[in-house]
Parts: sequence; structure tokens; C-alpha cells
Amino acid sequence: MKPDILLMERMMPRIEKALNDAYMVHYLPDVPALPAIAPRIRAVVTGGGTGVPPDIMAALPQLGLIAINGIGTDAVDLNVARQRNIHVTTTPGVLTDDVADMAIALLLALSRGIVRGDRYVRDGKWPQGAPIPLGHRVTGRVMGIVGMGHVGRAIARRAEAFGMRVAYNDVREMTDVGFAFHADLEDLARSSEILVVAAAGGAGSRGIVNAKVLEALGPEGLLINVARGSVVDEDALVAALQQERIGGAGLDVFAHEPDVPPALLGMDNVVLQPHRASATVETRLAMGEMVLKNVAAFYAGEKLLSPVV
Ligand code: 8YV
Repeated sequence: MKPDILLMERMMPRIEKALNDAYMVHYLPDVPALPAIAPRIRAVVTGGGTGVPPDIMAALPQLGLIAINGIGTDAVDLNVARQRNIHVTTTPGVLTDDVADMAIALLLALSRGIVRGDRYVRDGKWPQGAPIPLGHRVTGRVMGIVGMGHVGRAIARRAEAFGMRVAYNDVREMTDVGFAFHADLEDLARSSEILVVAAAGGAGSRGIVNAKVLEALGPEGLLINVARGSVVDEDALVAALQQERIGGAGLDVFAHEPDVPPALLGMDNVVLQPHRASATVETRLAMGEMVLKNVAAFYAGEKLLSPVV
């Protein structure tokens, strides 16, 4: 008999096939009566943004593993996991470059008006000679990075290659990076032209990019977020954009995914993505392989590949 596992979020077909070969996979939205299978579930596979809601966690008495297909643990209550001896694993390392690439892609799309230009061509405006605004250069600009972890550092390396100057804010100064440290986020925003959010989500970072930080970023400033929607006060961001108190935003993540504030949809100075900074074939395959290894190790009673709890 194959062990039952609960899948909270779809994965690549190749990864799902491997899961189906080894386990009895119950995809949560398709499970009509979770209570009937809940006592048999010892492992849950989920995404970083999806996590495991507290009611689902509470409904699984035998739960021993939460394998996250991502690096964010903010949507899983790690304290409850520790109390209940539930292991939690993530997929570190393999998605860093793609997430950093998305930050740069959003920045370039925003600064150079890539989406607007694409629409202009498709709409047949080019032959008409319709006016289209100029973009702004990124070379030489100051990028402030919120969160100098693996992703923050990968973004910094790319920014340097683009001739930008980098500064950062984190809970403490990092002795191994040579960039200017700002202990105060408002202070970082004031001295930055582009503010990139790369901090982990969760209680410690909730809403730290608030109205004051956005005010400090200023009317020409751009905000890029590839971390978690929760790090930014979304209402304050919408208000700042509406009142032109910041210049624009490139957003891959939102406070209440998949819901995006309707006001953003009509804005030309905003570029939006459906939380897919790690969504490349190569990376999702590597992430999926790590999930498979963690789940297999758990059922074999072996050492987990990448545990955080
Ligand atoms: C993924 C993420 O999109 O790593 C994370 O925490 O949020 C993203 O890489 C997600 O985990 C897949 O749903």
C-alpha cells in the first residue's frame, strides 16, 4: 500500500508523476472529504506562498513532514511544527538566481516601458506614429535592497553588473558584503532610486515597507518586490502610486494572492507578475527533485536533505 500524501499546490507533471508512482497523492482542492483521509496523512507537499493553513495542520493528527516546494516558511506555523515534532523542509539554493533575475526583469520592464512598448506595437500604434513616452536608464542608479540574504546578494551582483550602486537594509550589518548598510529602512529608501524587497516574509517583516518608507523613496523612486506581499503595506503602496508619491512598482507578489488590488490593474507605471520568480522549467525541476528526496527520506526514516525544522 502506498503512503497517502496531501498535495496543496500543483507541481510539474514530471514531479507529480514521480509522486504518484510512489504515493497515494490527494490534491487538496479535489479532496471532497478531507476528514476521511486525514488520519492517514503523514506528509504534506506545498508551495512557499501556500504553506499549510492552521486548520489543515490541526486536522492532520499523524502529520510528520511538511515539504515546501520553495524557500519561504512564512505560511507554515513553525512553532506548531516544532511542538508537534513535524519536520519542515524547503528547497534552498536552487531558485536564488531565477528570483534575482525576476527582480532585474521587473526593474528593466518598468524603467524601459517594455510592457507598454509591446502593447504599442501589437495595437498597431507604431505605423501611426503615435507618441510613446521615453524610458529611464538604470545604469548608475542607486539600488537599495531590503534583505541581504542569498536572493538579495544575487540581485546585488546583477545590479553591479548593470553599473548600479548598491546599498541595503537588514536586521544586522553583514560583515561579508561591501555594500553600504542602512540600519534604518526609511533612510535606505531616501538614498535609493530603486528599492528592491528581498526579505523573508513573516511576523518580523510584516508591513516594514510602509507609507513612510514609500514617501522616503520619493516620486521618481521604483519599488520592486520579489519576496512576499506581506513585507509591503499594500494599501499604502496603492495610495502612493495613485497619488504619484512613488514613480512605479514591479510586483511578483501580493498581500492576498491571487487577488491583486484592482487599482493596480489600470496603472501604466506598474508591472505585474503572478508570483512566478522561481517559475522556470529548470528551477522548478530542481525544486521538485529536492521535494521528492525529502519526502522519500522521511518515509525511509533517513536524514532529510534540507530541513528547517
Ligand atoms: C514559489 C516561493 O513560487 O520559494 C518560495 O517561497 O514562494 C516561490 O519560489 C513557490 O514556492 C511555489 O509555489
